[in-house]
Amino acid sequence: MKVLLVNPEVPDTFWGLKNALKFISKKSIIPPLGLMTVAAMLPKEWEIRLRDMTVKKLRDRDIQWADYVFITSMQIQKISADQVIERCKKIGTKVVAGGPLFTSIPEQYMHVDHLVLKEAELTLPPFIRDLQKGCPRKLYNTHEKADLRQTPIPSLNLVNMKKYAMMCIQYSRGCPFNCDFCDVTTLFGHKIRTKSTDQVLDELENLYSLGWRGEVFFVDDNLIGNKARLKSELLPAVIEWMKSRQYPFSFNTQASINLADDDELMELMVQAGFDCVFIGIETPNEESLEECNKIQNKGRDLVGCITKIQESGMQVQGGFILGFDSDNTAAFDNLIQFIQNSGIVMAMVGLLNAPRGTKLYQRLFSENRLTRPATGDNTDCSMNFIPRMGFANLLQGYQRVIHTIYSQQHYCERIKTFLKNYRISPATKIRFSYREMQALLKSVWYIGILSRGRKHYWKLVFWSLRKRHYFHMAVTFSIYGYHFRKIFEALQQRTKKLALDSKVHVLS
Ligand code: B12
Ligand code: SF4
Repeated sequence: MKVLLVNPEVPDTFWGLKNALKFISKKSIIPPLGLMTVAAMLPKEWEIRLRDMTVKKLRDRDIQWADYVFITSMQIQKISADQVIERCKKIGTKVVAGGPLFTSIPEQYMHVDHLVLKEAELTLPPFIRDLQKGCPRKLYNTHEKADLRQTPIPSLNLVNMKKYAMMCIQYSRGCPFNCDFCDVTTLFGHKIRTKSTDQVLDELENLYSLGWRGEVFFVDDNLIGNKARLKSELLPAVIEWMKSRQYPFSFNTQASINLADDDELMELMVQAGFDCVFIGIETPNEESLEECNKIQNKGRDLVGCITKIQESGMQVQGGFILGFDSDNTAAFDNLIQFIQNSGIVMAMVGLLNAPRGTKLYQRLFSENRLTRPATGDNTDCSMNFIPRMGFANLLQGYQRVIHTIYSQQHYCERIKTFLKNYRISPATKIRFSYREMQALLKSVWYIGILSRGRKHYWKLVFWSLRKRHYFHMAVTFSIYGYHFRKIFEALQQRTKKLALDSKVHVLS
């Protein structure tokens, strides 16, 4: 059996970081962990190849080579995924589809040969059994949740690691919270399911022995979902492992804001090599937090919590949302102020969307406010429902927020605020490799010479010379800033069109 695993193309997005990757000559941010995990579950005697279209084009002869194409996709990859399915149909290669897109809208993919939905740990083995018996069904689904202790080590050998900016690993799935707009709990549940500590160490060892050095992303939805196990089992073991190998990796992850309540946990994470954490802050507006049931963020000094995490030795990246029913016209300035004060350099501000299967979707459906299918990209100025303040007003305010916080001046101010708060861990390695030197030179050319607002870049660079890690981080952040500005500039044109569309929406 010959199987080709395909990860479709992704349009330019906030987290795709495409415009930043060219500074370090990388093609893509991260390899497709879902597909590499699926690959490890296939029979050993099968011949397997992986084509990640974010790195390399998919050729017809790749498809012709295969007996089956196994395709994954997020909502945002839908256009490319649909094209791949169409090409396979024409060529006559059978398709097996799985992953978030097909799991959330299977009814739109009944023309695909086999839909193997939800977690492959549960649905793939019966499909393979049936395939080997010669009677595979159209649909494999389940109401159960997988036991991650059965998940194999992902087949990293199928990708060219050099093409990616970071590697990935997953310890847990699920989140104990219940934010009404979030489909993570719809997809993975509230109960935190974890791999064993030995599994994680084996995966780290695998990455290490394959020669990877640098960033590794723990892709957990909320790494601190089970704090007790993290503190007593995983982190002490990772600390030992990292120490014994002279700290080959730095880790980043996602967590909820209650991380700031636990000094011991933050200390252990930093010792283990975590230097960055993404947190869903969403909004400084208490009524909006109440509205979306983000209880863990309510009644807090949010800026104080963020500063505490930064002081512990981790950068905080933040997710923010505009478009809650409780947002009023003051929401835009309040958000700008909040982001500037927090020193969150990488702030992803998006418009609220209601993914299928969420509580928010149900509410908006019952209020007859849903409009079109969500695009799956929360920063492309699209919405799938009619916002209370009116789409045109919201869009105008949203644009003002992103253009302010990503202006060179505001962006550089935030970098300084962050660096003043940040306490770098002694274990953090500041790398000045050939690639980094190349990135520095390109940043001088593209940002320091060709960009508007370049004087802020130079002011920041000179200011950062006082400390080695300041300089390194200031240049890195400037490169990310370049990407974000490019993304939002490209959107500006599109939003003009959307503003016109919205008039049609409101009228209809
Ligand atoms: C890591 C991650 C990223 C990474 C890497 C993405 C990538 N290319 O792998 C980065 C940071 C780049 C990223 C970016 C984005 N992401 Co993201 N990301 C994740 C995250 C946290 C983990 C994904 C992961 O690796 N999981 C671990 C693997 C093992 O699980 P898995 O991929 O789900 O695979 C399992 C099953 O789905 C299934 N399966 C998967 N594929 C296949 C294929 C076959 C054939 C079969 C049989 C089974 C199968 O089996 C696997 C094992 O159980 C998820 C949340 C989540 N928990 O899934 C969001 C998530 C996938 N991201 C999401 C979004 C919206 C985005 C962005 C659009 C955000 C933005 N506005 O920029 C961008 C777009 C992508 C891009 N490149 O620009 C959404 C997608 C929603 C959807 N329904 O499509 C998710 C679900 C989070 C959420 N709820 O909002 N993301
Ligand atoms: S804390 Fe994050 S992952 Fe958990 S439910 Fe809320 S938004 Fe989703």
